[in-house]
Amino acid sequence: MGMNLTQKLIQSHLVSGEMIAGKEIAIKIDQTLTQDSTGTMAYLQFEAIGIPRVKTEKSVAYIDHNTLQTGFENADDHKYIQTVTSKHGIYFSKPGNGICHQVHLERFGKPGKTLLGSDSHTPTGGGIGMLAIGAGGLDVAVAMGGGAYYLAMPKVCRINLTGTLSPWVTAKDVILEVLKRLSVKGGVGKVMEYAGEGIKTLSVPQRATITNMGAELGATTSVFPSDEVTKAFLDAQGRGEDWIELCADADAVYDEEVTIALDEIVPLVACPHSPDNIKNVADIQGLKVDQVAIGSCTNSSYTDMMTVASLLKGKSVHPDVSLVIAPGSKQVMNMLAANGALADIISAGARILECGCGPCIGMGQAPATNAVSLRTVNRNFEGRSGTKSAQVYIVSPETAVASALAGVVTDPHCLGDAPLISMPEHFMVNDNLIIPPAAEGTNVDVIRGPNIQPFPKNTKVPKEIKGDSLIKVEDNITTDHIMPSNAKLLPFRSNVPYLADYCLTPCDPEFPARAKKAGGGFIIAGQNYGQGSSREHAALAPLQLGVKGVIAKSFARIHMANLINNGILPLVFVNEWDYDSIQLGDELIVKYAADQIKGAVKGQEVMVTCTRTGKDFATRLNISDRQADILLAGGLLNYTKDAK
Ligand code: MIC
Ligand code: SF4
Repeated sequence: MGMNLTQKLIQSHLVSGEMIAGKEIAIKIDQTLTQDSTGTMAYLQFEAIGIPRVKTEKSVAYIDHNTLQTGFENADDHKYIQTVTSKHGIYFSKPGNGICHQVHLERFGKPGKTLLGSDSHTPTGGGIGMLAIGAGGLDVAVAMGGGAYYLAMPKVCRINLTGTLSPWVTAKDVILEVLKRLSVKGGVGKVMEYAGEGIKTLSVPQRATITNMGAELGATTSVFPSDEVTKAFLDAQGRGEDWIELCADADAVYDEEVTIALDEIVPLVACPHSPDNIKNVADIQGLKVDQVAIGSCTNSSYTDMMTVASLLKGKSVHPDVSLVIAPGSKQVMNMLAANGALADIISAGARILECGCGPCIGMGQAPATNAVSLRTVNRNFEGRSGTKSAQVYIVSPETAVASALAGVVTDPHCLGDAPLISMPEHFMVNDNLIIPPAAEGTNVDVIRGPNIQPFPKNTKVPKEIKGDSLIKVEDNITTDHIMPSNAKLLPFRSNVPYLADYCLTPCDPEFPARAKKAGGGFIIAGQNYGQGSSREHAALAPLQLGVKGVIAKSFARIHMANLINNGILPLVFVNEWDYDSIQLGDELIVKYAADQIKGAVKGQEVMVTCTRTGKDFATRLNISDRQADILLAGGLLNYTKDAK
């Protein structure tokens, strides 16, 4: 029986475990990436592990999120990251060089390699046939030190693309169609493997848009084969030697299959406040628009920006619309400047932002009160833009421009003939913002500003785990709820004690104070708790507040791993009605904690006692042997140190 591409990629990196869906496997990691908002913590953790030089083939640290420097904090963190990476053998991509996923695709990604990144959109690399996975900073730190990455062997879902896209329909619409069909939970525990005749018609940037937003499906990752299209892209980047051919065997078997006819897709939009709240653009046509933001790691490639420039050429942005554009990388910006397209964008009245995440993570350009903001980003969770009342709609660059010109939501078909933008034969290559590490790390002094505070560490599991039910939240709580990020808070990513005071405040402003007063306790949650970002701070801030466990109906993958890595129990209700019966302030106890954690590995239920009702209710801990040991040790750092 043949193998699918995912199985081939996993098998060639398998360190331990069997490739049986759901079972824990460990894979060797070839490359890592970090960005600044998760990177400071990842490097503090790497230092705590105590390995002098990274053991990966290539590790790169990007500065792309915290580029607004409204105080010393971000600049201090950049200095810390630049020096610590130089010391330990990691490449440093300076602020201004672009968004980690875009730059990594352009300059470092290689088909057939594994990439672990401390950012949930790391699967962008799947656009060139990498097995690219997002994880918490600590997992990335361990991988940099040569440790394997542990994950549950995913199921593989074949997404069979047929036909070709119609004019004005884009890769963004393809992934929005997938989200419409499968929802933000549809990819949990799966790799989305793209196949079929239709893929041949998609360029690497288009493929990368699709794999990038596989994160919004909750998927472990998404991947395209590495073919002639991939080769042409790498050749154009002057990296033809990095190409290898990779595809599934003709008789490969998949766990699931979804067929999508590209010609049947129409321009789509994800309405507030979830990436799977999909409508046709035509259905909301005419809605007045206040802001349009084009960019983010999903849609900021050279071809995206050239399309935008050609649609804006000779026209003017509507008087009531603020159009902001952030090209994804210095390479993209440089090429737009050199060929005159940037002038077309500027003439039309767009506001040009530096190459970085910017508005996508609320780093500036927060919309006005109740504003309608059309964005080419991948997430539209409530409040993420920096304005709680803003209504963020996710669209393609084409729909974004059509609407910015008209002042109302507009299907791009209204613009007449679609422009034909082809891939360049040669990208402009100038890596002067990528700083190689020092040859000898021993001489490098690591500079630490006052913003860098010690991070909380858990302790060995006690005899019984006891605490109050501190908050009760509904389904699909995102890490943007748990640890909000915006221009005011992102600068404190290396200062967990400060951040903890904002933990879960979008759900309940009193939560941090209540948790502190109670001396910690439990979070009670619905389905898909912790979806979205890979930010470990969504586990570290609760840890700082004394949270000992989260009892939820289900968890998102990366967040659950982050909880375990920090020694917080991710318990799943066996009977969902128990969620209803728990009240705020109930005292909950996990008795014989160590024994129950060990028993959970064998499939035994973990019983939680509620002292108010005097009754026990059943939960499950879906963990491996190794994860049980991590929980018993009080987190991955203790576990890794104990093992040394
Ligand atoms: C995001 O898109 O939410 C982020 C900001 O890139 C995060 C990382 C972070 O929280 O720092 C992600 O996607 O992992
Ligand atoms: Fe940056 Fe937005 Fe991409 Fe996250 S999703 S890496 S914030 S551009």
